[in-house]
Amino acid sequence: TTWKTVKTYEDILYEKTDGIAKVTINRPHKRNAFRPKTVFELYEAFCDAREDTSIGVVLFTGAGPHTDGKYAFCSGGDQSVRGQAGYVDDAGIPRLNVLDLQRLIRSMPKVVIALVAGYAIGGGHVLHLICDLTIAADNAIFGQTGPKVGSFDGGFGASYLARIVGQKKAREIWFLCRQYNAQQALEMGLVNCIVPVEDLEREGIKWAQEVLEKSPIAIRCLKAAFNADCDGQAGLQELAGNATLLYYMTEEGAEGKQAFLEKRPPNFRDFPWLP
Ligand code: 2NE
Repeated sequence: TTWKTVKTYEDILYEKTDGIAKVTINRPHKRNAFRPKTVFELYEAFCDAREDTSIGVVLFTGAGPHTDGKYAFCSGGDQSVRGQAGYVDDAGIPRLNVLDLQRLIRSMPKVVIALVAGYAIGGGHVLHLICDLTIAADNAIFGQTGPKVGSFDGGFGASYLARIVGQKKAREIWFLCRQYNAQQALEMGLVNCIVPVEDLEREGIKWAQEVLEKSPIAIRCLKAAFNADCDGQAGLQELAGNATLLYYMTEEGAEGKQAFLEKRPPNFRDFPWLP
């Protein structure tokens, strides 16, 4: 696979190849912890992937191994820039902008696959959690740390985790802050499969190519449908947005617009009231 760099960033790598975008957190010296800048860059890259009609799948991963030989997907918020009210950016403004990124990844009508080698910890664990699929390397380690380091994610980090692994297990993960290996994660339904670390990207591309053979509209409606079950009115908005998109693509929908533009009454008489 030949990856083409889309744009050069400070904290991330953003590349594309046929139908696939790859977003890589590139701070291996910090186990790929994110600071506000990292998140703004990630947000921009994911927005670009969302807008690009040739892209159907995004692979989301972490750069590594670090010089000490250790891998990380992401170790959460960068604790060294954590101030009194969030993670402090260059202008001194405290932020929790990773929550915006979570919503974007979740709602974008493309399939986002997390490729996890090494640590997916804290807010980094939540980032893999909210991806559509997760492929784990055999060295992957999962866990939340919030109650240990004075933080918590009571949003998707709690409720969506419980949807995936069940209430008891989710409470265990948050209340005890243990680390879990790839096999344990697979048994909990937290990841889709485990591969040797050297095969991680290859496997991600294979899954992406299988998705890319499928119908884009079917996939986008299914993603919105899965979200609608958990996301309340925001989830229904996404699902309904797809219904509106499909309606605009019909002659019936177009007649309403056409009539308005032609300043005449709409004629819906020829369209059937299907059973
Ligand atoms: C990830 C983990 C378990 C790895 O342990 P180990 O022993 O392999 O590495 P080490 O030595 O801890 O880390 C290597 C270097 O990366 C830095 C460390 O400080 C260290 O730097 P040096 O001493 O070499 O200079 N590093 C690692 N994680 C960092 C981080 N998150 N922020 C800043 N520097 C970090 C181990 O490193 C670990 O437990 N890391 C912290 C995990 C954590 O608690 N993350 C924050 C959770 S809260 C959060 O993410 C959050 C939220 O709860 C709600 C909303 C938004 C975010």
